[in-house]
Amino acid sequence: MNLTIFGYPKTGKTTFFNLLAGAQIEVKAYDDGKKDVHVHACPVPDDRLDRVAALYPEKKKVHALVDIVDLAGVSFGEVKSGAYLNLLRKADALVHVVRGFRDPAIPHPAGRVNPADDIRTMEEELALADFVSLESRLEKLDKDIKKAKDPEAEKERDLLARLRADLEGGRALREIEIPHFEEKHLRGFTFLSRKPLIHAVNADETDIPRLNAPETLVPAPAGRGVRVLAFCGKIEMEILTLEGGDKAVFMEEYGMKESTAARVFRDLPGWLGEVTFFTVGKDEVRSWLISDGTPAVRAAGAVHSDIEHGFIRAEVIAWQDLVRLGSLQAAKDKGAIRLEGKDYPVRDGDVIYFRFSP
Ligand SMILES: Nc1nc2c(ncn2[C@@H]2O[C@H](COP(=O)(O)OP(=O)(O)OP(=O)(O)O)[C@@H](O)[C@H]2O)c(=O)[nH]1
Ligand SMILES: [Mg+2]
Repeated sequence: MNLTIFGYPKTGKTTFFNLLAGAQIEVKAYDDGKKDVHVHACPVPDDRLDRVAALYPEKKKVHALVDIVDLAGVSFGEVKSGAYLNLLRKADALVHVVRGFRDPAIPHPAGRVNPADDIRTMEEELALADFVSLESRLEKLDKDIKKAKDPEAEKERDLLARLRADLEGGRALREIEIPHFEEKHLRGFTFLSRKPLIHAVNADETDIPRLNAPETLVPAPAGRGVRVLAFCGKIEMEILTLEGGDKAVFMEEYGMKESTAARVFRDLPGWLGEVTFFTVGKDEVRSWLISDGTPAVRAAGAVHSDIEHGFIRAEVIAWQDLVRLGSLQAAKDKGAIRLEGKDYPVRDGDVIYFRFSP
């Protein structure tokens, strides 16, 4: 799982990265011209995991991890450049950090601070990149179809032509319902405007009272799969680097109800269409993130490929029931554990023991 932070220069991307990474990474801006990528595997906090793990104090608690990637700033109009595109294509979800703070010491490349404009421009840039890939594939398909009749290629061409028209009409590809039987034609593509997208507005200090109502800072974006979140990078970073127990006091004083990391990680699975399940192993209690609707046998594969291959049954209990009953053994004795087969779609909050033959 890869969450990629990107955006125009000097908007607060690395600050946002550090907020998520818990300020373990040294705060420093990129040196000009040095375009390395910061990556950090972040444990996804989960109260439910804490509650389940508390039943087994002798076992290690292991959180599901999300790779957070921090890219260098991209100049206006440059998203289409090859190197940047390739980095964006690797993402499972995108966080676009948007300049909202007003600070004359850090000039905005367009000469004005207007988050709504930057959001619109960036969405256009993502759509344009998809348009270019569609165009080049369509050109090739048209040539091939002229040479030899190929019904599959014709179906692909019709779908891609439809998508191109949608893009021309100003829609992002994530807004478009694509029937299951047509999805196979899209496997070779990694469309940017189809990825879940969060616009994270790095708001001005004076806007702190509005952080929990981002729609008052920028208009709510249209379409499914896009969210807006507001944070105040500078102040929150200063609070995070305070020593000791002062952090909560300062957060409260500034009227910041929750840290950016807490807000992002709580909503992340929902944004990405993922669910969390838990396992209680010999030595570890763990959380796992998988796509919503994943069948039990594939969830088993997330734990270990041998378990997927030798899958027999999944023993399943909802986390609340396990916590109420106190242990898996107690749950078994009460007949509270269900046996599910290969195709069982894993539900959010399931605690699962996979039976398998090695
Ligand atoms: N005034 C103010 N400055 C900020 C804020 N957030 C970040 N900055 C400053 O803006 C500069 C850039 O912050 P970074 O987090 O490095 O921004 P970036 O988007 O990663 O920058 P590049 O990677 O160089 O494109 C730094 O000097 C920060 O101190 C903010 O909320 N308010
Ligand atoms: Mg940076």
